[in-house]
Amino acid sequence: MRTQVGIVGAGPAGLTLARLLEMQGIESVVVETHTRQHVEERVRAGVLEQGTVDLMHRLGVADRLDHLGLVHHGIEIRFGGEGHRIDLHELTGGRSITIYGQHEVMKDLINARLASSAPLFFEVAGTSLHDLTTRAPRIRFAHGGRATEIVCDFIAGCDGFHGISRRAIPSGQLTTYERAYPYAWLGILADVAPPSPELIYCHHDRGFALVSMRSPTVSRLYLQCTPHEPIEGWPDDRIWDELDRRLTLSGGAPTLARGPVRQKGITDMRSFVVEPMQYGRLFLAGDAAHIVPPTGAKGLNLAVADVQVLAAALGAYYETGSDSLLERYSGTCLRRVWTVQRFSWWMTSMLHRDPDASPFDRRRQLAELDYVTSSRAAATSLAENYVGLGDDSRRW
Ligand code: FAS
Ligand code: PHB
Repeated sequence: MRTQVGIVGAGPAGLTLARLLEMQGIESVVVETHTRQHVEERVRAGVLEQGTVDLMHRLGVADRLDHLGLVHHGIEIRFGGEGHRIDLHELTGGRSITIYGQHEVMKDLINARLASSAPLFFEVAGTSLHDLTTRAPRIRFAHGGRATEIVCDFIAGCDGFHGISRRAIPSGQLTTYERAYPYAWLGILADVAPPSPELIYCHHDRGFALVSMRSPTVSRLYLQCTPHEPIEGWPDDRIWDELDRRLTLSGGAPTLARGPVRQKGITDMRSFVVEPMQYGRLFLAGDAAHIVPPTGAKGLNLAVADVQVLAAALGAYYETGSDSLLERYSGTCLRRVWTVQRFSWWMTSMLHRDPDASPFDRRRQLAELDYVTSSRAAATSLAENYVGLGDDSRRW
């Protein structure tokens, strides 16, 4: 088989890239390890930046988003038992966020891909990449028990943190930057109305808690826990009790309505970047190249930003024969990547209880929260990063 762009991974990066290329008349083939059902049911990100929403409209995959997405103009920062609303919409000149689960985004992108009849192989096995520094890099895999090879002009490694693309690059070619956090997130999906119309990011002496949602009847709630804890140690009642302790306002009674927990899991937290994000004719995008702690709600949005840069560079190559944008792909992406890494680290460090923090650091953290919620300049900085810094070229 031969194609112009081979795409490894049918997550947000891979399928958004495929759609962007299709809109330019560029052929691609997408190969994915898991089943369609697994990809469409995996509960992960929940917040779409304004830019991601705008892109989904441009790609013609926003019908369900328009119907089901929840547009939010603000978030609440809660600490010391008091809530403080950050008016994202007012502070950013009218930008907002949309709550729309990643699994819903995947359904929309998969439906569009299948409707185009362009190749999308689920349940592939043994993916490997070859001849990356030649003009004909190859993807090999098994599908339906048959060994298959795709000869490509270019390969996009969109296979996430645990994929094979980054590992296909000789280690001496890459520099890795990494930070582990001394805490993790326990997340639940519960069939109960969210306790708040907007997201609540809560700092507490017992640990961080986050109120999010997926619909008016489905809550998505998180609490800080210890890394690598077995989920079995967190029966539903313990989770609800702990969320109540952390989220209750001063002088108030616990407000969380409880409901059936449909899904629960623990996600470790890390900051990770690999440089450069390309090798020969292999281009890494999304979690294959970088990971952010989810506090800033950036992972999916950053993946989508990468592939917009890659799609534009590939479009220029096929239109003009120039590979100058392709040569600058990594540098162009990394400026946004590091800006988002900073914000995600800052939100995480400001809101979580670090078990190793000194008494000075705990008081400094409270002063930071007080400043962010009382200074317009500080709140504006949070707001413009949270809704997404847009495509203003002066910033990137
Ligand atoms: P993805 O990991 O989404 O997709 C990669 C795809 O490649 C997968 O479908 C995988 O099956 C496939 N693949 C892997 N190896 C392959 C191979 N060898 N061959 C073929 N296919 C292969 N972000 C947020 O913003 N907010 C959140 O709350 C949040 N929660 C998260 C919870 C969890 C458990 C995880 C793991 C991530 C979470 N993230 C969150 C981050 C997440 O949303 C990612 O940033 C986003 O999925 C990145 O998209 P991709 O880069 O496409 O990678
Ligand atoms: C979610 O709804 O899953 C979510 C919301 C905000 C975050 C992280 C996750 O910062």
